Amino acid sequence: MLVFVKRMLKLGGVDIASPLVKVTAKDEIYLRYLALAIGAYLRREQSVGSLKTGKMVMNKIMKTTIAVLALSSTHAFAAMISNGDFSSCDYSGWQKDTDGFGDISLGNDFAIDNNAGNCRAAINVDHFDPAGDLAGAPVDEAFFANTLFQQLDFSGSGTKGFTLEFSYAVSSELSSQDPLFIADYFLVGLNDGSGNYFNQNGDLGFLIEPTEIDGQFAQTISFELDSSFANQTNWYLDFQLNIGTDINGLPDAFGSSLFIDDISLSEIGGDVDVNEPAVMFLLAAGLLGFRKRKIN
Ligand SMILES: [Ca+2]
Ligand SMILES: [Ca+2]
Repeated sequence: MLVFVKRMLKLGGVDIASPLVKVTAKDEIYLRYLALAIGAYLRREQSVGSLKTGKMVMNKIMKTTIAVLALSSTHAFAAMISNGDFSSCDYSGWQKDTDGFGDISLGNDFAIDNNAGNCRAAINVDHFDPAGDLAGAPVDEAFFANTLFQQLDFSGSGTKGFTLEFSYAVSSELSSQDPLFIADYFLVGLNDGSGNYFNQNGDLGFLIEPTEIDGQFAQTISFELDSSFANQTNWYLDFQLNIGTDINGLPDAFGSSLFIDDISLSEIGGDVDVNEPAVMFLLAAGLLGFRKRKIN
């Protein structure tokens, strides 16, 4: 792999050491084309004195595109979700967000729970040291929410739905037995890319409605996604953990965790195999959107 491609993948948060990541010659060409377009955009932005905006836009486009690339890179392994079982014991293939600011946390917001080599995502909020002390040292950095998400590959025949399956577990340091308890909560939904949540039928809603975390709970759950999702490109699967607050907007400063594992997506009755042209279309579509924005 060329140094250039490695740098791009790193920028996109892709673990290039992962055996799941393979870059083809075609990918390389598209990345180079993308870099040229970004360079042109940056030069234009510099000329009107908003390099920062240019960088932000570049970052966003890069992350989206690289996420698509990372997704495409796993097709050889016949998976429509990248690193859905966290077998890499890191967040390759996934994107993280804290309070809407992106992947900024240096705290324990996104940890990996490693049980004798079987890894799963561990999303955390509202932990303090000591526990329950808002004036103590924050262990997690989120003020509102941590979201783990991945762009979904809905490549399919166009007539069949999809099966989405995952396992999750939640836990909270306090429960409704404790007088100081304020429940944190979680949700799972299909995000249309602009922050709106939808359910498995493609209606506004959630796969799992915002649900209070009261002690421990675990479940493996399966959804049949409507065939109208087939070949749509801008959908994300979001797992979000939110901090519950009292009427003054203060949390109980006792932590909650959301554990995720074994996420899979497959076309119902179809091959799990995904074709390369669809990926190329995604990359090209990303560039088109970018070019359009540049003209505006
Ligand atoms: Ca696992
Ligand atoms: Ca709490």
